[in-house]
Amino acid sequence: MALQTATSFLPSALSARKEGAAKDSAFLGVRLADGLKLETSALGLRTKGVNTSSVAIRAQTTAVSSPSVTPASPSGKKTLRKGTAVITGASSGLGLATAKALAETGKWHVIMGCRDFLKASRAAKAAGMDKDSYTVVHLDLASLDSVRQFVKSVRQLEMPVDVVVCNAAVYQPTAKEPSFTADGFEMSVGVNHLGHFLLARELLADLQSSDYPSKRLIIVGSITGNTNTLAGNVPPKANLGDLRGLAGGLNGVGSSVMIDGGEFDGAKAYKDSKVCNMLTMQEFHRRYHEETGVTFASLYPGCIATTGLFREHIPLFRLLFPPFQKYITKGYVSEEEAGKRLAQVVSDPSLTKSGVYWSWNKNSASFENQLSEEASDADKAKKLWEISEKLVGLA
Ligand code: NDP
Ligand code: PMR
Repeated sequence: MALQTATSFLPSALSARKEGAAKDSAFLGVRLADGLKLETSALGLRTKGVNTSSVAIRAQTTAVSSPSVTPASPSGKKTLRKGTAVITGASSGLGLATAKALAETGKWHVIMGCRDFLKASRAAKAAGMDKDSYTVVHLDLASLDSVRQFVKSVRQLEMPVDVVVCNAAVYQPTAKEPSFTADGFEMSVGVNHLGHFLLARELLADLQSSDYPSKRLIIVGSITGNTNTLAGNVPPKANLGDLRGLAGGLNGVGSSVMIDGGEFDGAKAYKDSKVCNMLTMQEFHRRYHEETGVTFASLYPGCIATTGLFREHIPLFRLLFPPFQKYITKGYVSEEEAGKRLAQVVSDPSLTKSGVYWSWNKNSASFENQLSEEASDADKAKKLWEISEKLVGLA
């Protein structure tokens, strides 16, 4: 099944050049702060094991009486209708692996929000996904018009929206100059945060009207945005400062292209965007969890060192990064395993708690992780929300 909107033929983003500090990337060419110990994502943090072996969806349906539960079959068992999950950036890496994991259960239909329709269709096919288990809908997060069009297209499908996963991202560690979205925002924050912010705000109404027993909005975060970890202390460190660059529109004309008002740094912009993702999830939770019953969650799925995220990094980095993560930090996780983890956050009945940042320990058991001071700063989250809604035209 496939749907392609006319917007896919429009230029996805404007690219502009601006004088900025050049950043040369050598492999792992970073200085570490003194006294930091090597740790994996699982170490030094609160661990609460969650049994994920049984996907007891039927257990939920007995407690919830709604049209999403079909009447009892002759055997007396009630069954849950297929859920529908929207996943952005499902054409590769984590998004694709999650789409595949969900589709394989036979319990989910995946709406793949992707900027390259053909690539997404081919990827789904190559992954062996049943053609009835997914729908590709065009989405370019580097254009707010495209995000609005995507929301319209999803509504035209007349499928319920039960779960939304904000997964797509760009990482530009070697960019010497910033590039910009169609609306003039620095690309990493524009795509990873602002595009998703608008999408999530728009689709909240659809989630709210879904009759599915557990409705979820998930935003993919990362360890590298959390400065309470070793990975988060590898320079350049995430830091949103007082958000002056964001308030100025991140356009590099009247304001800085960086959220904190500093010089352009592609790696920092990515990490800043992940802090925005994690702050946004918590602000959604504070504003809407009680009112809507939607579960808001974020996660760090592990270091998926082989994905396309590192496509712009230098070849030596791409060669050495996977073994470094596998054998040195032991933070490595395969795309397949990471996809299973995110699929768990989508559908596992034991992961319904809202406002949580999920991580996994060495035994692949999920636990509620702690965010850094900045990524859990409620005042910053509120300020980020208010500035972001102005930038995307919601306020
Ligand atoms: P990939 O590059 O494989 O996937 C990113 C996806 O985002 C691709 O499908 C890409 O589309 C899509 N995308 C990029 N720009 C846009 C856009 N403008 N509009 C729509 N889609 C877009 O990387 P990963 O799978 O690694 O990343 C997925 C998520 O996981 C990200 O949020 C990342 O921050 C997070 N993450 C990754 C980690 C890792 O170690 N890899 C660790 C922690 C978090 P296309 O295929 O067309 O390029
Ligand atoms: Mg990191 C426990 C240690 C750990 C973990 C889990 C990660 C994850 N990294 C760790 C440690 C280190 N890294 C150390 C000690 C170094 C210095 C040698 C280091 C370096 C490094 C670089 C240069 N790491 C990186 C980069 C990147 O370009 C990646 C990045 O920051 O992208 C934003 C990255 C990552 N390390 C991770 C993870 C998950 C990434 C991928 C990016 C992401 O957050 O999505």
